[in-house]
Amino acid sequence: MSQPVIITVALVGAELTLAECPHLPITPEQIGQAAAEACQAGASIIHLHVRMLDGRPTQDKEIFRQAIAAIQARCDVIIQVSTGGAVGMTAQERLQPVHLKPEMASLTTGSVNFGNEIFANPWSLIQDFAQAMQEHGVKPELEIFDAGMIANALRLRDKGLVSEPLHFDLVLGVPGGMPATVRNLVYLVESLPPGASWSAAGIGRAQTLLAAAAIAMGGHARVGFEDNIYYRRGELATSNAQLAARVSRLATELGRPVASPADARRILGLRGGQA
Ligand code: KMH
Ligand code: ZN
Repeated sequence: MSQPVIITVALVGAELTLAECPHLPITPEQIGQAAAEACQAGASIIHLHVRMLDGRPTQDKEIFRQAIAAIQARCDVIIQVSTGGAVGMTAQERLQPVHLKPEMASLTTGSVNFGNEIFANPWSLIQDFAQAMQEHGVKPELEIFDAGMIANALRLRDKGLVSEPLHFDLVLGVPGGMPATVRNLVYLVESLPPGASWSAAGIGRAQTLLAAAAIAMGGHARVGFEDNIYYRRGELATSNAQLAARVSRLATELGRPVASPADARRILGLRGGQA
């Protein structure tokens, strides 16, 4: 039997505005509702950013606590908090939600241009974040925007700051990072260490293409408003669940079952439970 596909849904992001995406969840309750719908549509991981009530991005621990509670009141799903936050936030700000001991957190292992801005992740910050995750029992998802970031992730492993099995998210299509092509995806996957699991996240219109390629290649897929707000060219998606449902259908058509949260925990080597 083929390995189940873990569908991650990145519900909120940090850069997107309500003006651009009218269905963007903002409040903890809206985030809880959007997560529940995404789970119904096949999500087993929620990649989580939160917002202030006026929509501005924040890494405030209390708002994360409320959003996580609102999600867990509605569904069993793996919560993966963002430590990327928004461009320009300090390291201390970004690290706050890790102190809530969620099952997972994102960990970008290098710096990358985001259009005209820089998503800055110096080596000292990367090590500090990995160490904090280790101390809090939080599994990192290693976010890879460019090939050199895999080498940094392996340096973390060699220093004992991340433990195997490693899990990577290959994010392609950020303006300034690696372009979203199947060739680049194949190159990155071939550069991963043996035994690692991985998902692909295509930015913008590449979202569906990379999800399909990842499913066909035996990987996992990430979708959601953080990465793409369109269902198809010129047509805004009406919910995160709509994007997740398409990936579920793709997986089924390609002969792979959609992972339950229990399947995802087994594949990722998580012990399971609540944040
Ligand atoms: N908002 C981006 C600057 C993550 O969540 O770890 C970084 C980001 C990555 O979203
Ligand atoms: Zn994110």
